[in-house]
Amino acid sequence: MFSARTCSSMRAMLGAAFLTLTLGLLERVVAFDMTRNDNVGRRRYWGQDSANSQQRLSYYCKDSTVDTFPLAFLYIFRGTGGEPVIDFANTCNQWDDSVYSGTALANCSFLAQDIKTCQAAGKIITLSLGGATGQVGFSSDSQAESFADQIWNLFLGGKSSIRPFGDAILDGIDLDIESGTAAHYAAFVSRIRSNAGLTGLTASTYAEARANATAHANSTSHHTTASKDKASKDKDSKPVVDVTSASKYYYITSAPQCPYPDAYIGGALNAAHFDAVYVQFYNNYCGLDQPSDYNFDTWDNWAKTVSPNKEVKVYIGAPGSADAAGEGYVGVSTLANYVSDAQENWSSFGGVMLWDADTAYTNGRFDKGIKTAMVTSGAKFAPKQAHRNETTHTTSKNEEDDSSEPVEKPRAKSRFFRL
Ligand SMILES: *[C@@H]1O[C@H](CO)[C@@H](O)[C@H](O)[C@H]1NC(C)=O
Ligand SMILES: *[C@@H]1O[C@H](CO)[C@@H](O)[C@H](O)[C@H]1NC(C)=O
Ligand SMILES: *[C@@H]1O[C@H](CO)[C@@H](O)[C@H](O)[C@H]1NC(C)=O
Ligand SMILES: *[C@@H]1O[C@H](CO)[C@@H](O)[C@H](O)[C@H]1NC(C)=O
Ligand SMILES: CC(=O)N[C@H]1CO[C@H](CO)[C@@H](O)[C@@H]1O
Repeated sequence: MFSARTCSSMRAMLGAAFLTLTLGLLERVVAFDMTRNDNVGRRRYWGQDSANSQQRLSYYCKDSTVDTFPLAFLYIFRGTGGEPVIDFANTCNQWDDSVYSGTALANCSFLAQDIKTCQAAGKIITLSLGGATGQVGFSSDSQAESFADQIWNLFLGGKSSIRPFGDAILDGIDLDIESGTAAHYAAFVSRIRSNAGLTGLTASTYAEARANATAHANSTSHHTTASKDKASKDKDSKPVVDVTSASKYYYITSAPQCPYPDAYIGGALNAAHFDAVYVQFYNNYCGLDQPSDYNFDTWDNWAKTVSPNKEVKVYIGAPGSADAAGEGYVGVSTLANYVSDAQENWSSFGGVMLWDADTAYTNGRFDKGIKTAMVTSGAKFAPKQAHRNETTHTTSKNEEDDSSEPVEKPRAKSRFFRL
């Protein structure tokens, strides 16, 4: 079914865009601690079929190595009838699928089940806006805010008579802006987060507040003799941050080029809340093939001193195969050195992003190779982690797997190795 849906001209056009996989940190739901520097998860762009063998989304979600899938791309902001246009190459596009009347927006509600299957498996599914051929941009903050409302209603927690992915609710937005004008993206991001009830919240404060709310609800609803002591004690731990208007955490990420600051999204990165940046260390002078100009330190400094979200994570973006980028491809062992270096030196390091899923898969499972390497370097740095002051972890202790077992160590460990 999916392999028959091809459109080679579109694929050629968008294939030059970007699609990634990350060994990173964006873990779904509340078991999420952005304060750690040892999260190793993984993210992979899906949608662009760069090696002509893209499988349906749920196929990739069976693999435990992948944490996040940005669906790539929504590449026209204002198309026919004022609706945006999405194109996931062979799987969902305006030529092979039906479109909503008077628009060029494909109705790909058949993806709803795949998205929900992936989410149920703990994956984060976001929508990536832009790409190398994007027709994108805003002329004012108010236009950016209206567009944010539109995106919120079409794909996230809002409501609309047209929902391209049916009743599936995506987990956030990725901005891969490589064309148009740079202005007003901060207004877009802030509006998405305000619609989500997340203004002022980081992923870890959200998780903590959610855990507090759960604990509070439990302590006020259970009045057995056995739990009385606990209940009265918990009365004091009322939620401080109110998350009742936030049904879940929505992630905002971006994929800037490594030259700092990024020409298109740099302004927004300095002004709005982002959860992670997937820096493209390829096709640039500062790429992985140019060790003397490689500039992760600059991005680490941005994360710590400039980004409004001091918990923002920086990923090493790398090509998944020699064909996936014009320049910048390095083999697994070289990339593994970059990774262990980053784990050792930069607390903002979040993981590795590979462009793209399809090429990484067909390049001898490059993604698995990196996973293995990260487990190895993770083990090398594990003793350091054990020495970290436990007090830094207690604030983000997750009530959901709180129960009665002393889970601090096992959790830290399993998260560390969770690729
Ligand atoms: C979208 O497609 C689904 C599945 O084919 C169909 O049931 C639904 O009515 C369509 N929605 C609209 C608004 O056309
Ligand atoms: C709160 O109650 C729910 C449902 O009864 C339960 O699943 C959850 O584990 C409890 N959480 C805490 C922190 O006690
Ligand atoms: C969670 O509860 C603790 C104890 O009452 C409180 O100190 C903390 O600020 C709360 N955190 C959030 C994010 O609400
Ligand atoms: C660890 O926490 C204790 C208690 O809060 C504090 O006294 C100590 O300075 C901390 N150590 C480090 C290395 O941060
Ligand atoms: C790239 C980088 O800064 N690497 C350094 C990481 O930390 C180790 C230990 O201090 C240094 O030897 C590396 O040069």
